[in-house]
Amino acid sequence: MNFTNDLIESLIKADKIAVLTGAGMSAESGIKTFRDPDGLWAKLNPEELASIEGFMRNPETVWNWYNERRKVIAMANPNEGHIALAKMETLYSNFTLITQNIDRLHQAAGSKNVLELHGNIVENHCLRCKKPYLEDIDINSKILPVCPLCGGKIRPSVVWFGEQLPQNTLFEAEKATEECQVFLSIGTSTEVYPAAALPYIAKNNGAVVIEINPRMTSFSNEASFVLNGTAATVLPELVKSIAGKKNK
Ligand code: BV8
Ligand code: ZN
Repeated sequence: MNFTNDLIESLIKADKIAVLTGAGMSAESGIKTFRDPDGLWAKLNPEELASIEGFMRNPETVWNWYNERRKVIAMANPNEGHIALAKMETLYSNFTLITQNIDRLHQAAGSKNVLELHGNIVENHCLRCKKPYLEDIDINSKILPVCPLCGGKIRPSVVWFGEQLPQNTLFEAEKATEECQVFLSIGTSTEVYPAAALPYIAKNNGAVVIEINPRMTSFSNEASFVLNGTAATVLPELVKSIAGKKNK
């Protein structure tokens, strides 16, 4: 993929970079996205699954949906896009990776400064007393674990619809977005708020906003540059184009 000179120039000149990733970032690691035609929610209703009401109505169904996703994630590896972002982070003194994903593939690829807006699928806690649940999870069991301290239902430590995002994480993400000179929005349909507000905040604060997505999104017309391609193909080429010219 050819990148325009002004896109490359903006990345070389920048000191502060912020990146937002969504489910499309992990698509080439074999993890389905949410809203693509073959996505996780094509057959299911998100409010039924990724919401507190859905969990209260059908705790076993929701717990087993997460266990199914845990099985897929356990076999997934970071793709070339995750690896490229980890390399990109080493080129800048101020690089913030904000993710909506819960699969921890950015950390597995070596990214250090990662802000998980929607929690992660590894950790669990008690619905009632909120204490972390540290026992191992049997992802093949259909039985919903209960809290050894209070008997409450155990839930994944992800942020569900209608739930607040971790406030300090969101604050850090918004601060990095407001301060960056270049913002990359990668593999997200830009539909879920408040994460979806970040590219607009970056743009309104004068940043160059680069969208990387094989499809157009509701943000595409606002982006400074739209790179119509996948994370695992575009990012390695983008990082290669700046690595020789960029030092901290
Ligand atoms: C909250 C859980 C308030 C974990 C998820 C305005 C402000 C605030 C809230 C709202 C608001 N308007 C509406 C709301 C409510 C709601 C919301 O945004 N609803 C939407 C649907 C309209 N927001 C909330 O409820 C949030 N909570 O704000 O609470 C509050 C305040 C005070 C007190 C109490 C409450 C919570 C939102 C978090 C929900 N949890 N996940 C899990 O199970 O995963 S959201 C879910 O969607 C995932 O986290 C996912 O990451 C996220 C966003 O989806 P995407 O990542 O973008 O994935 P998607 O499939 O949509 O798109 C994939 C993209 O990748 C596509 O564009 C595709 O083209 C592209 N792609 C495909 N292949 C590739 C690719 N790109 C690159 N390479 C490829 N190979
Ligand atoms: Zn408890």
